[in-house]
Amino acid sequence: MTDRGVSVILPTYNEAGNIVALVRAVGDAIPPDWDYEILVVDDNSPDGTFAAVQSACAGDPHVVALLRTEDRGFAKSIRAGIERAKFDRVVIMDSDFTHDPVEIPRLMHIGEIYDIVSGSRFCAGGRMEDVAHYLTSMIYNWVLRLVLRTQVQDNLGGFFTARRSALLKLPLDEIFYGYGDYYFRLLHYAQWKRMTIVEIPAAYMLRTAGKSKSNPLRMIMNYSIAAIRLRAAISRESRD
Ligand SMILES: Nc1nc2c(ncn2[C@@H]2O[C@H](COP(=O)(O)OP(=O)(O)OP(=O)(O)O)[C@@H](O)[C@H]2O)c(=O)[nH]1
Ligand SMILES: [Mg+2]
Repeated sequence: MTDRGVSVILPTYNEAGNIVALVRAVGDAIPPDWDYEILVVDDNSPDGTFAAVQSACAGDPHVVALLRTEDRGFAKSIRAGIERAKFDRVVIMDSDFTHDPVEIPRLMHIGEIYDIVSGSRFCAGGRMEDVAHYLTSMIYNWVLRLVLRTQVQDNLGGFFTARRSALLKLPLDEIFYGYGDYYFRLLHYAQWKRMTIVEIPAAYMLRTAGKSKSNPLRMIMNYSIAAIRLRAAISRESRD
């Protein structure tokens, strides 16, 4: 038995084609000397994602499926997973195989030293199979770096590890709403609370099954509004 444990949080919406294989791949990737739980946080997906996990993983003590029917949304599901996690080490990742479970041990290893370890597409060695998405994200990250005056290269990645106890000290209501924009808010407030952040290279893969939920134009619009709001909050903080 080990005293080290990790909770891997998988937010899902219509991932019935991915989730069971992903849960298995995550389980296989956890270092053998670590205890773990896999928390699938499903927002009542119409495609039966929750039921698929329930039936495939019934009796597996490592897998917990949470069904959310109210106040749904990507960022809020991640918050629910963090709040519900039983271990202090948490790993957050997408559930469509874009974030590759084989990277988890590396994140956890560096997590012994840094408060937040972010799997980044834009540091040396990072990449993304979807070239159009890679280029759009790269350009958009340049804009974010200018607006937010941050040195973080990948502000939209969302594949990371941290200590739950440290995350819960952040202003959660200011961070966990919306979509991928929650991630640059999280990184900002973490720095504001003097948490240390490091980016390590990660390869973001193509989604293996199912469809993307994101609409690129709407995302750019919403993220831009979110970035301007965060910039205004940063200016207020530095005046106070
Ligand atoms: N719980 C929950 N999960 C969501 C919601 N929307 C998306 N997700 C999950 O969040 C992750 C990212 O969503 P994707 O649709 O892959 O969006 P994306 O990664 O921004 O876009 P692509 O790169 O095109 O896949 C996936 O694991 C989704 O299943 C939601 O409203 N609630
Ligand atoms: Mg995706």
